[in-house]
Amino acid sequence: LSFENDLRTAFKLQQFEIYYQPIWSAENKIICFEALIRWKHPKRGLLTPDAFLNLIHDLGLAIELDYWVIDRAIQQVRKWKFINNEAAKISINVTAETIQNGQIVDHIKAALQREQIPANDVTIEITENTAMHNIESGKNTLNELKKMGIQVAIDDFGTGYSSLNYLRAFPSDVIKFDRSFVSDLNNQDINEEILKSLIPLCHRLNKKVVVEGVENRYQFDLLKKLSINGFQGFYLSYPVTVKEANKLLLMSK
Ligand code: G
Ligand code: G
Ligand code: MN
Ligand code: NA
Repeated sequence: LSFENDLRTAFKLQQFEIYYQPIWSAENKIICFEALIRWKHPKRGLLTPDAFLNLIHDLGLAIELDYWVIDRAIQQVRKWKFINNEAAKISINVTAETIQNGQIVDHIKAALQREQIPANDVTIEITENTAMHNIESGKNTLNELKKMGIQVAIDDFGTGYSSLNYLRAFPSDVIKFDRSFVSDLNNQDINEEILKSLIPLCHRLNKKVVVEGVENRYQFDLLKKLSINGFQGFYLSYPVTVKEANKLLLMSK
């Protein structure tokens, strides 16, 4: 119960912080950052979302948190423009509730206007699972975002039970293959064959491909041969603070 109270006051006490994990091109340039929420708990230290996102939902704070991240992350993009304009782009995770609540479109519009950031610099990530449970309401919102010029990414792709259906039924610009495809590359050739088949399919459907969970050189070298647009994972960079992200942006110029 005290954890619950802590979470209720976390906004007011400014205990949330966004970490940023780069997404890299095959040429080792940063093409974008993914915003990842962390909670600096006064006693428990830095908490990752699996420790508190469920409770955030139960407390009815999910939309508030997503809006907070959207505002902060878009503000950060404006600052990054001065360091490395080319790489100053952001990918933001949002939950089902936020997609169902139609106001996300106006909320992002306002943030972009305030910071004078083109819509094209922003990607909204929804998990395949979220997409599945919100086909109708989700489709409308995503189409509106796309009309504005926002990119839509399907996160954790390949984990649902009818993944191929989303390629067809769901408006998206980017497919982020789930890290399970990458983690088993070493010992299961089947993942390589699946990637080799699905990546050209994504390109034929005009979608960019990102792989996540790249954890070692072996995986990165293998994946670089597969026409992948973006690479993400601990081998390339952990999620980092703004200060460290600034350094990476300078180095990546
Ligand atoms: O940062 P980490 O890899 O621990 O994230 C775990 C999960 O939490 C991921 O599935 C990610 O999509 C989700 N997540 C991270 N940051 C945010 C956020 O700002 N908003 C929402 N809704 N989910 C997030
Ligand atoms: O589901 P989503 O892609 O939004 O999840 C992002 C989460 O994945 C973050 O919490 C981040 O810490 C984690 N992550 C990022 N890169 C790697 C990686 O190479 N390996 C593993 N195991 N997790 C990663
Ligand atoms: Mn994500
Ligand atoms: Na993912």
